Amino acid sequence: MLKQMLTINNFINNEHVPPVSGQYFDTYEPAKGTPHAHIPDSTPADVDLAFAAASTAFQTWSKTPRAQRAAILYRIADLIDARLDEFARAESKDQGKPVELARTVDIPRAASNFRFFAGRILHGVEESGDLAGVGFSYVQRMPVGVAALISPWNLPLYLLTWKIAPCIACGNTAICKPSEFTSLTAYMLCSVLKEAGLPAGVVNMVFGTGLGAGQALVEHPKIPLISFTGGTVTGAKILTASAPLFKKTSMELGGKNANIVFADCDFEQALRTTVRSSFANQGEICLCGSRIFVERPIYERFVRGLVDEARKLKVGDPALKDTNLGALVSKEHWQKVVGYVDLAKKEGGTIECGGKRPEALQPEFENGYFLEPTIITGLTPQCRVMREEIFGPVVTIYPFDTEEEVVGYANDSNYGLSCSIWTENGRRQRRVAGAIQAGTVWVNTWMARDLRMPFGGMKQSGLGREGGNHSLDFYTELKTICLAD
Ligand code: TXE
Repeated sequence: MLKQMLTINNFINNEHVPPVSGQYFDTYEPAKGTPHAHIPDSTPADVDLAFAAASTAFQTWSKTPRAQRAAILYRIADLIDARLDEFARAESKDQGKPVELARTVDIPRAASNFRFFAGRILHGVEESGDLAGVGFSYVQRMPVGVAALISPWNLPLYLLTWKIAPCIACGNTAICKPSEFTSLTAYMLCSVLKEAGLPAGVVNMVFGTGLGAGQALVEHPKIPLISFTGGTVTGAKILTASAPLFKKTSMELGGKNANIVFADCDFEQALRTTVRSSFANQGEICLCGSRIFVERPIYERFVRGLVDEARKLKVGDPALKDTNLGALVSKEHWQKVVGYVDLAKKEGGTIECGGKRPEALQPEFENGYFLEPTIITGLTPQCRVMREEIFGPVVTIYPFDTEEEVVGYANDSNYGLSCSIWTENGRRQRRVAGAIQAGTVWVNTWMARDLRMPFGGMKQSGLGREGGNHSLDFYTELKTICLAD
């Protein structure tokens, strides 16, 4: 008997409601290539319903004492922790990532996002001071209003909650538009928000496509705030559409990050971490180090070592605990990534390993969007494969001889999101990290996220920073009040 597919509905005023149009589309399970849920194909009419709920809720939520807001955010975090395995299985099924990655990274980080900002709003102090001869000035930090939170498909719950938590902690209300490829954990979050006692209308979810629901949010004249994570091309469209309305926008976009390995590095640690920074989440992390530069004395050894380690990675059923790589998020994305492997061959590259579907997949996964971890050598930094974001399990390796040369390669990019540097030389660590044009630089590590610090990209990797007080500055308006004596 055919299993009844889940039908996801929008979440407005703490209730699930069907799209006004009654139209749905299917979302697919990447590992099997089969539909697993119906998603609302929301339109501006649904965004209007969500806005009515969010703007009404804003009147009260924006005046709710911070300690009460924090208590609800802490409860949300606890409820996510309590449903860790359920959320992890759902994220893995919906996005294609290994369940173990969802269980150890994605879902715990979603809970941390709420916990972090709950604490952050409890101890804020604002600027103030005497204005000689006049009186006294002080700063009032005010909520902004209804925020549009638009999130991508690579780390669905992790990145959506990175927006929701500070947004509502600061007293705003939100309309969320998760990616149409991965709506499941956002849908599950709705019941957590309600159970935690979040008042109706504070967080609303409108599911659907970028052009259907996303664009309506961006163009809505009474939504003053947009936080977006996604591709650079889409980011440019959103900025173009929102500029005439002078909306506050925070854009976390694509990356093509350098991973610089000097000959004096801790070789085993650099190699082990490079396997993760190259292929974790099937390479579908904007922070992955897809351009690997290795100092010539250890270049051959490093290439061989990384190829050997890549070949040991288990590609397959994301529901199995020992799977290292699951499936890419969609058929179209798989075709895009494989297209870059074909391009690499045309550009003169050598495919050292991978570049194709795994052979021995179980029959139920034969239509899944799997791709073996792929390592390419022999290209030059001017090649498209070394300049364009691929967003899959595909890395290039290139030798260098001097510090100046490799910093030049790393910075010769339209992107500037992150960079890893491997060297045991302290002065070189500071010199090279200081010269890199990227929003985050890791030295002898990767993906160590410090929620207190600014996070975001330079150049076409984004606009603005979120994290710590930078999130509070984005999700509030500052007003200076001057009182005469
Ligand atoms: O992202 P999109 P996609 C990169 C990666 C990927 C490329 C495109 O290279 O191949 O971006 O991925 C919504 N107005 N990253 O297509 O299109 C859309 O529905 C308003 C890097 O998934 O940017 C989704 O919810 N909203 C990135 C969200 O925007 C619109 C992570 C992201 O979709 C819209 C993901 C519009 N006109 C992809 N068009 C990272 N930095 O981590 C789309 N959307």
